[in-house]
Amino acid sequence: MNWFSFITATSFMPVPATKESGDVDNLYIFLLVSGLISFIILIGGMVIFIFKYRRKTEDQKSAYITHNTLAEFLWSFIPFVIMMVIFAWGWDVFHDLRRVGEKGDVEVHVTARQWAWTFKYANDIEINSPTDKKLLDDPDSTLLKPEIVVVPLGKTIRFILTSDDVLHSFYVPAFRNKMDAVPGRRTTFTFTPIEKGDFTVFCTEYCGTKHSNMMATIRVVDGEQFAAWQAEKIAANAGASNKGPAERGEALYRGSLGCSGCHSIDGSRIVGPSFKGLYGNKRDFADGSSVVADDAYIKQSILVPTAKIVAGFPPAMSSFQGRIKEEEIKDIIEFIKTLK
Ligand code: HEC
Ligand SMILES: [Cu+2]
Repeated sequence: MNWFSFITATSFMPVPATKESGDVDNLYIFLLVSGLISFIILIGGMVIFIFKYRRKTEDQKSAYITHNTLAEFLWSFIPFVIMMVIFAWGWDVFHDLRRVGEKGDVEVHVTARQWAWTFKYANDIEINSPTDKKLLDDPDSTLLKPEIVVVPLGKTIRFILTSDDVLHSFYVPAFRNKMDAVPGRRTTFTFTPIEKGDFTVFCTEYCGTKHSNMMATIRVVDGEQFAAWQAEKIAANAGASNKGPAERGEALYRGSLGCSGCHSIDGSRIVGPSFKGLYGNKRDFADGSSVVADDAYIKQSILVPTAKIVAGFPPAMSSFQGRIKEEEIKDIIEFIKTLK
């Protein structure tokens, strides 16, 4: 419950969309109001004293006051009580936001990487946030449209976060909660949605050039719609095995391996060279040598990226050895072949 919903409803604050977010708002408003009152007493008193007790004549002397026990006690004790209230209240609210051990009704493994989020549900449902908004907005693009993370209303949702590369931070303003995604560690983000709608996820740990692209959308729907969405995803997964190699390759390119974060398919430069026109064309390397891009070259680029560094690019790609299967490399090559 939010006591001051009129403030959030009419202000710059997004709607508090989870059970926990109203508590955060109440504490925040208490801080704001108590801060404002202290400000008025302190600065107002100072201004009044400046005028009231200013030196009016050249030879005026001020009274000599050493101390005043009552005043000193009050200006120490009242702030102390306010601070302790903030401490206890903050502890209580923060404790709710950091329910580490609690199991969720829905558990989702979230992996952050430069510069996208992957959400893995049970039943092999995988959602990838868009990495290149420009491409996704292009109506002629063959890419899948941005996928949305769907969760049911009123249930406890637990996101288990980790990172594939650097530090990222998972932040949903409407949920009033934020949690770091740390490589090699699991952190949790637990919430209970109470409002239907679409809510934006931001990365709030500066993580490289496309940091500001690291967004995703969480859609809160009722239980029935959630079940229908899950069934649809499971059916789509079952159908995916009938896809051709190039289509599978495109899904891999778009998916959790993160190729699309660094390689475009429209000729533009991101971190690495575009895949457009790669296959069958001559590549020049930093050491002056060159080669015509064929299957073997692309495979080597994926498994041992440092073997040949494309001229004009940093050696920023890490090896996918052990993270990608032989058939998956073949599918990616088939996909790259289609990008003339
Ligand atoms: C962190 C950014 C990054 C990611 C992620 C990444 N790459 Fe790269 N890639 C690069 C950079 C930078 C180069 C150029 C330097 C070099 O040759 O190593 C490159 C080069 C390549 C080349 C050679 C390109 C050419 O023009 O000759 C291929 C092929 C390639 N990457 C494939 C992939 C595939 C497939 C994936 C996903 C499985 C991937 N990369 C993921 C950064 C990345
Ligand atoms: Cu990030």
